[in-house]
Amino acid sequence: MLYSIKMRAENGSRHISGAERIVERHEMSQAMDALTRRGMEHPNGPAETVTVTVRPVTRPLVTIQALPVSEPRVRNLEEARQVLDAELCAMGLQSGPVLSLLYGLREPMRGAVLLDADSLRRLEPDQRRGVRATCMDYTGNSGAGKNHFKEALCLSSKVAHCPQIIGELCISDDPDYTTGYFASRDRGYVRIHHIKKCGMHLGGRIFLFRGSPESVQQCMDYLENQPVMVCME
Ligand code: WAQ
Ligand code: MG
Repeated sequence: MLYSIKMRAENGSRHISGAERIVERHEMSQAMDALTRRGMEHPNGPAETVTVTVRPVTRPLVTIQALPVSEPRVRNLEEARQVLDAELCAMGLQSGPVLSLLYGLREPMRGAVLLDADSLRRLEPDQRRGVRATCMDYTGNSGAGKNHFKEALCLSSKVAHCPQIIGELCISDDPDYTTGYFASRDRGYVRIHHIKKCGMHLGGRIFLFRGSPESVQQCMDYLENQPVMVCME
């Protein structure tokens, strides 16, 4: 039997940090301990409440390989935007409006924008919350501390595996973390340094959707509920 463990740390209504694991019964107490510590010791300051939720995993776990990683040479924000622009144009998408949306998000979101890649309509039912990709873990995860890169590779691998998602863009909301990425099944995980100015607390994610209107629900259900283990070896 597998368990999904989710942690979120908050100050009042302000979200501070969150993390999750998928573990076997005998790993549960250690994983809960590590996640609780992580919630309490966030660099953004101490949390008022840390909530840890444990649920049995009832759907069959899907195991997938992590996306291959590439790292183009990028020396500044302008070059980072050129890389993003080239990736979007290579997919035949309108790069301008997509990048304006990514860089123009003014309110911190918990989840991602679910964007119809062709009509550029936003599909997420709650635009303030966005769509969340959850219920995933990766091999070799110790649960201690935040590993931006591995957690992002895990999430993007799960997301890229969704048939209706043709690409993803990501900028961290951690002020000092200026590396982001573009990811897709075809191109893998393209790590992009200097994707934002240091000190900016706004980040964001866009999941690029292509599919029938009926498959939106299916896609969100996969992103939120399908348990996925990502192999990183
Ligand atoms: N599902 C969907 N969107 C999410 C999720 C999620 N589980 N978690 C965060 N987001 C959205 C949300 O809008 C955040 O504001 C934004 O993504 C950034 O989240 O190779 O740290 O957790 O070194 O700040 C990239 C690593 C790190 C690059 C990304 O994202 C590398 C990061 P953060
Ligand atoms: Mg963050």
